[in-house]
Amino acid sequence: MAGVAWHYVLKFIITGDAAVGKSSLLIRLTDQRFLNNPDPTLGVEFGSKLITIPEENKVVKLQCWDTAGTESFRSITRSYYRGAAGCLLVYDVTSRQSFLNARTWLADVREHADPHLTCILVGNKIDLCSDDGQPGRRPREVPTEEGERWAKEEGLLFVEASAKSGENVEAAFVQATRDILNKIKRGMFDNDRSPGVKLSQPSSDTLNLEDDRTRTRCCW
Ligand SMILES: Nc1nc2c(ncn2[C@@H]2O[C@H](COP(=O)(O)OP(=O)(O)O)[C@@H](O)[C@H]2O)c(=O)[nH]1
Ligand SMILES: [Mg+2]
Repeated sequence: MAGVAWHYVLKFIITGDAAVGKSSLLIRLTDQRFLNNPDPTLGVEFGSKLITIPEENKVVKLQCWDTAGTESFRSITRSYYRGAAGCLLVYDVTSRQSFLNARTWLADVREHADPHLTCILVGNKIDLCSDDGQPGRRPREVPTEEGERWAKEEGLLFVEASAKSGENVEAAFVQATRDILNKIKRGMFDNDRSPGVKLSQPSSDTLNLEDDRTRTRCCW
């Protein structure tokens, strides 16, 4: 892979109710850290990271848009659904309401995004309901099987994760990326029709995974 900085740039959106951990998942992916009290997202935030898919011998640059989960920002964030190749639809496993509301978020995505978009349902905050006797535990309100079942019914990928511990965070993006690469192989995305998928610009840059992490706040 020498001489290629990345083979694909994929646009991802992260959506779901406020406070389910969307921004925390992005910070975990790009910065490998966790904030107990992050600033609430206003509008949209952006983060990018290079990941490798070894079996495909491909380097993929993920460009992730972190949308605000509040109703008042919906009209702003809708335009960001357009052109996305992947979507993380996030709920909190300790909040049944956030799981029920995922239906509305999915309807929004389906209305505004590319029909070929790969969507992965992410049940976040699994650290809160582990059995380790630590303080601050909360009961799980959405069993794994229920999340899995609904994801299957809707044709979504599924994973449970924790932005706090980092469990399955990169794996969620990798799983979705694999699916998108398969779709690219089958010709479902192309450069012209799908602004969320860009093909490689061969370059002489040395491949450097560490230097390509950025987070940007977009202000309105
Ligand atoms: N225990 C735990 N708390 C989390 C996790 N992810 C996010 N949080 C907390 O949940 C709150 C909302 O997170 P945030 O990322 O701002 O949610 P957003 O509104 O969906 O972007 C914050 O207090 C986070 O620290 C997680 O995986 N585990
Ligand atoms: Mg946020």
